[in-house]
Amino acid sequence: MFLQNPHRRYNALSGDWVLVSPQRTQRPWQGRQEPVPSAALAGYASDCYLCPGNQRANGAHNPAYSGVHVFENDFPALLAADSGAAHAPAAGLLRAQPVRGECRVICYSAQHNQALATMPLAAIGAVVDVWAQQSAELGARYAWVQIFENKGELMGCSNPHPHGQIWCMDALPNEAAKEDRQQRDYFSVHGKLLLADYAQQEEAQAERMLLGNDHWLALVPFWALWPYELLLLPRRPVARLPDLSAPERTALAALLQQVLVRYDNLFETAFPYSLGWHGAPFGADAAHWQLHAHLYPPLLRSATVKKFMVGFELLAEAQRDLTAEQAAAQLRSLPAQHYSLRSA
Ligand code: H2U
Ligand code: ZN
Repeated sequence: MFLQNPHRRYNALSGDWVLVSPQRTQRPWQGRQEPVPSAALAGYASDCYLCPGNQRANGAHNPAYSGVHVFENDFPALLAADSGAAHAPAAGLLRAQPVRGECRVICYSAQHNQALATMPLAAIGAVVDVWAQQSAELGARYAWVQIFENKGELMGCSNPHPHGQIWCMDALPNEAAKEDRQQRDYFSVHGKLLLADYAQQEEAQAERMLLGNDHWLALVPFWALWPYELLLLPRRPVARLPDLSAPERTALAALLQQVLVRYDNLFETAFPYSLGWHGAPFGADAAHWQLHAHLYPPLLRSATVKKFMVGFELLAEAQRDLTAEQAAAQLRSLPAQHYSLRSA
């Protein structure tokens, strides 16, 4: 790309800046390094609190489910009942506000040893359908429905059983508020969707593109913070997950599989990440908002070397050495077949 020297990139979606230092990565890509053999897991684990029939930490038992299973989080960060903080000061330096919400856990599969990357397409499609259905149901009660997955021990996820979460709340969280403001401002000036115009430019430039199909694009955003960060975008204007058509859901399942297989293949490991959906806030106008998913993976150089957001990043602004263009090129070069299926 044109920028070989230190520069800052603007995140048009959040309004934040990121420092990019390409001069620190002059050495060529060396390919995968030190793959970590992961212990083979069984399809059922008697000590797993997510496996069918097992007891959870609060004593409740999971049903003998098959397919996708959703339950109320036993240790929710938000409560549906009024928190009683109504008397908190709404202005001044010691400001607080009451918040209501709910938290749920989504088991993607009854199989303890599956993952989105390795699940059959139809099973990934079933997860997409549940994401859409849950966001419609909870969106009737809450302004923000955050669907996400924390994957891998590096992301603080202790249980390998394939699962994600939903936290919803009646206020807009920080990231949602930033994206709402940026997309709203762009729409009011240009009369067009920020992320639709952005996708068009990315497709034209091609250097940060990873994959595309009839309905979706996967790319390393120009403003990526994490080394192998990705953004998933629908090709047509779609405000929220429940608005996705059946063909768009099927195509999303396919894209997710292709993207996550490449992630696993990068370091030949069960690639850790946080994945999450940002759809338009509920109960408000949505003309300015384009649905999208963020994938934030922490790994930098190998299955064990992660990027730390510390020091300058914590105190000043996020910084990366590897450019978004280099990351996209590396991801594009990976095989489409999952490494675990490759015959020796
Ligand atoms: P992770 O995705 O970070 O592993 O979190 C799993 C969630 O499952 C976590 O929010 C919940 C935890 O509160 N959980 C239950 O609801 N019941 C249990 O028996 C254990 C964990
Ligand atoms: Zn399990």
